[in-house]
Parts: sequence; C-alpha cells; structure tokens
Amino acid sequence: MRTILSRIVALSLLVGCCPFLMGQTSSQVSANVLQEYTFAIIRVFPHDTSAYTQGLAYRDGFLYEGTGRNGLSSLRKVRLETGEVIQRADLGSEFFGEGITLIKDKVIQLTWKSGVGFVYDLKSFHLLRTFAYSGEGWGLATDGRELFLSDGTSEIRVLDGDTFREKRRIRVRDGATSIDQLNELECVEGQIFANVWHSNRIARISPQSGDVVGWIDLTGLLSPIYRLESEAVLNGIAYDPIRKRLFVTGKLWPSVFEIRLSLRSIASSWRKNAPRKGAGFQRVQLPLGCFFQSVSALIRPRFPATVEGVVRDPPLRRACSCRRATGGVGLRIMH
Ligand SMILES: [Ca+2]
Repeated sequence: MRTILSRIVALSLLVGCCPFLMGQTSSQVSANVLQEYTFAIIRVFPHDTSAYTQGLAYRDGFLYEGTGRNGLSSLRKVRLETGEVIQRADLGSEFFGEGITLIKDKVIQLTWKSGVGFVYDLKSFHLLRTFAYSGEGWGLATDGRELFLSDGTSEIRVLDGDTFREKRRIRVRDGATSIDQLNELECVEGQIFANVWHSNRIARISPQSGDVVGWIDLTGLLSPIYRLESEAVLNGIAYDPIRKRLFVTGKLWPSVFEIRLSLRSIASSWRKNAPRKGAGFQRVQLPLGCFFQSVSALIRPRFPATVEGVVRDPPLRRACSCRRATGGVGLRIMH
C-alpha cells in the first residue's frame, strides 16, 4: 500500500508539471465534469411499427405520439400498456409532422419545413389554433412554462408557452464543441434530454447554460434486426414525472422501452470517451461510493472515490484526477 501511495504521490507531482494539464486546475475539472450513463431495460411495451415517431410525451397512463412523413403524419394518443391507438388526428399530406409536447390542457405539434405549429385540445384533439415560426421544426418539449424547440442545429429555441413567441436561444455545447443534430426532446428533472439524430446518444443539457452535463448511450437497446430502414433511428423520449419513469423509442420501432439510467464504469467510459487525436479533452465522473478502476495498471485505489478524468490523445497522453471521498486532498494521476 505504501508503495502504491508513493507512486501516486510521485505521479501526482509529475502531472503537476505536465504541460497538457497546465491551466486546468482540479477545481476547474470538477466544475466541468461530464457524466456518461448506460441503461437497463425495465419494461418493454408494444409500438406501432408504421409509426415514424417524431415526438413522444407521457401523461396519465398514455403516450402521446407525433408521427412524420407526408401523408402519414398524425397525432396519436396511445395506451402505454398495449400500444393501442385510442385517439388520432391526421395531418394534411402537405405537412410532415415533427415534435410534440403537452402543456397544460393542450398538445403542441411542429412541422418540419412548413413553419407552422398546431395547437390541439388535449382531450378532444380539436385543432384550436396554429402559430408560425421560422426555419425548421424538429423536436419539442416543455418545462410547463416554456417550450423548447430544436431544429437540427446546435441551438434550442425557447418559446413562450402561451404566445409561442421566441424568447431566447440556448447554444448547446459539450465543452467547446457545439452539438448539433439535436432532435426529439424531453424535459426531465430540470434538464433537457435531446437525442442526437442518427445516433444512439441522448444529451443531457442544462437549460440555463446549454452545457451538455451528461450523455446517455443507448447502443444495444434495439437489435439491428428490428431496424426496418436506415432512417429507423432512435427518436422518442417521454417522461413520467410522478413515477419517474423514462420511456424511449424510435422511428418504426416495434417497442417502447422503459429504461433506468446508471453511470457507466470509469474504465468503459474512458474507452468510450477516448477521443480521436486532436479532438480535445473529455471528462468523466463517478459519484461517491463508486470504486475507481483505472485503465492503468499502475493505480488501483481501493477506496470509495470521486474520480474525475481528463483524457486526451490516447494511449500516451492520459490523465485523471482522483479525490478521496473522505478526504480533501486531490491527487492527479498520469499514465
Ligand atoms: Ca418528448
């Protein structure tokens, strides 16, 4: 143990002199840590494989779903347990339906390139009014007061929930990197979840700063044999705030999955996050109580620790900082 500690201290001194960590203090790393989540499937519900899902929301035992493609676009109320469509409003064939969200007693639905949004009565699906917006409409979510609208860029527009007027924009970044292709959205416990088009990843975004504060990796959720076409990608997030259930699905998928998130282990996070040369820094963190298992054979602390990692240009330039959960002393480790 003494040998290990002496190596830790020696390495920490080395890292203290290491040029690529200069200017990045432990506290700065701590302030910018990025968490990566994997998933466990809790339940699987049926989903209409002809539904080209563009928006998904949950309330009181039902999913509300917006589907796309011209001539096939609709708004649906779906019984979660059975997948049965119990209410439906079809859009005119000139419209390509996009994201939906529920606010108060209304359903809001976007269209892709028509620049028009539809406002329906939640119970009757009667069209109450329309509103206009510029550019494209992709995803839509609400925190109950404001609407968040994605358009495929790295910006999320914030609209007034009553007037639908744009109030401001959120620029979404992971560190210094803008994250675009933001598609279906959901507000979950104070964050905006956004799945990235044509990927298995969901960004967890701070609505205040636009910073990506975590990533959810859903690789493996749906077997490729059920992916009916190249556009049949992940594209649906809904949240039940009462029972804290998270649902995800995709375009033409046979299932809606209720999933539980868990932090990925540090070693697999590093392997996953290890950026290509020149891609810059990425950071991962484990909460208190997790055991740090470094990808390095040199350092294997066996105490509960908060681990903050900074990875760059693997395999030679890898570093992390590691702080004991019970102590205030930060260690920086390089290997
Ligand atoms: Ca949603």
